[in-house]
Amino acid sequence: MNIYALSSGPGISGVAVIRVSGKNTKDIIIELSRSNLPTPRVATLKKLYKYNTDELIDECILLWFPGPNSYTGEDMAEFHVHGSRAVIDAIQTSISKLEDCRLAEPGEFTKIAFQNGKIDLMKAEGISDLISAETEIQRKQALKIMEGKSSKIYDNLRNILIKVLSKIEAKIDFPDEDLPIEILDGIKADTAKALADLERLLDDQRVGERIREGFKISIIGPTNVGKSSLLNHLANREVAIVSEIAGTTRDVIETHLNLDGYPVILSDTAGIRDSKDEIEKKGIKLSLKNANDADLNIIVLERKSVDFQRFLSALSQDKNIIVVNKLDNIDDKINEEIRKLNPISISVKENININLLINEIKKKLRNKFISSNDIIITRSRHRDNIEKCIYHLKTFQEKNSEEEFDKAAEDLRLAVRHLGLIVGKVDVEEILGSIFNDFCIGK
Ligand SMILES: Nc1nc2c(ncn2[C@@H]2O[C@H](COP(=O)(O)OP(=O)(O)O)[C@@H](O)[C@H]2O)c(=O)[nH]1
Ligand SMILES: [Mg+2]
Repeated sequence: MNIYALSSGPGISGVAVIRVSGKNTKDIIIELSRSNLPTPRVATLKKLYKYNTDELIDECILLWFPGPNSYTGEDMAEFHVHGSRAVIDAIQTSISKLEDCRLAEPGEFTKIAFQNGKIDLMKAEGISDLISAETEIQRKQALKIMEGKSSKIYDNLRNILIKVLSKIEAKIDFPDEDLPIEILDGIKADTAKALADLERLLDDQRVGERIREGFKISIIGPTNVGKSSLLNHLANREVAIVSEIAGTTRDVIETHLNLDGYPVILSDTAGIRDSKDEIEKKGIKLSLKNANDADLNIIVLERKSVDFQRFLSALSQDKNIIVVNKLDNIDDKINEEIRKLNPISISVKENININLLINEIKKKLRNKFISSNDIIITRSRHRDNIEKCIYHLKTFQEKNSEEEFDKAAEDLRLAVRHLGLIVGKVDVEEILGSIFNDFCIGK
């Protein structure tokens, strides 16, 4: 089967790229261009014609990549055409009429690349992350994964365990031979080291996953202090309703932001006050839960705020940024208790000191997360497999006597299998779908 798809984004563009992969790529090029194959990997100007007619569709730059030196490993071509709906449709319709050609599924080019051994599973995920990266740190993280930094670590650990396994299997094959004590000690030391390395990888505060999904920041505080105004200001649009009526925000309102390169999920919450209103009370409960789940809280107060200590003490103290809004309201005298908290004074209305707040947010995220050891785990899929690997290694360690070698070997095989699943070095059909379905068509 041959596949084709628009690989550049949808919509009108100067240039659009249509990709083709499969063993009939040569015939597709010849049929559409009515001329010979161009030199491999050399951009060549060609005319493209409608299927079975002499009607010209467009002129294009054609790239011909004979397999296996192509992205998918199969024969491939790229048609760089003018990016209008009509041109793209006409070319895709013509290709679709050729034998054994169909539109690619999402991520199918990358899936074929993986199946042909051009890339491992982590690289495929890195490519997917790079395509959807919205901020600088997401781009950097995706690139690191794409370059194989994490794969190498998993591969090394897996190779160590495979070596241990081979020694144990040798013992199983020759039950009458005793394993020399050095080998037994080696087995113990190698597994203990692998186990420690894996546990260290897990101790990462889930930074990699947070970078992929966004750091959670909750805006919390009494009613009417300007929480919704702050959210709208940071989001640069009207996400939440702002009003002088206290108790306007009741649900948690979330918005995704690129905060100077940091991916953030910012949520606005119901103002904390003693309320008799059942719906508002539920909202306040949600506010506190949201703040407790968040990576960071922006506590918004105003100078005259009182009675805030009660909810403040319900929140963990190490992830709070205290802000006093309405700096422009100079009539209000600042409450002494607030001053002691060393707040950042801002005015959302007059756009004063918002940059100080953004810097403080970045500093907190950097200190708390980014400086932690190298980020290796970026998806819960990796974490789950590491946890399972650790579990089997521990069960393996518990089996000490030689009679249990058979069972111990099975524990080790399972541990190796889970590391293999991360990079894709086992029978992975079952996990392929879940990864490649996240891709866009044409990748
Ligand atoms: N003077 C002044 N008023 C503000 C400022 N920020 C927000 N407000 C006003 O305070 C009121 C409450 O704002 P809102 O964002 O709905 O507060 P929330 O209840 O905490 O979400 C609205 O009338 C806003 O216009 C500010 O920096 N200065
Ligand atoms: Mg509000």
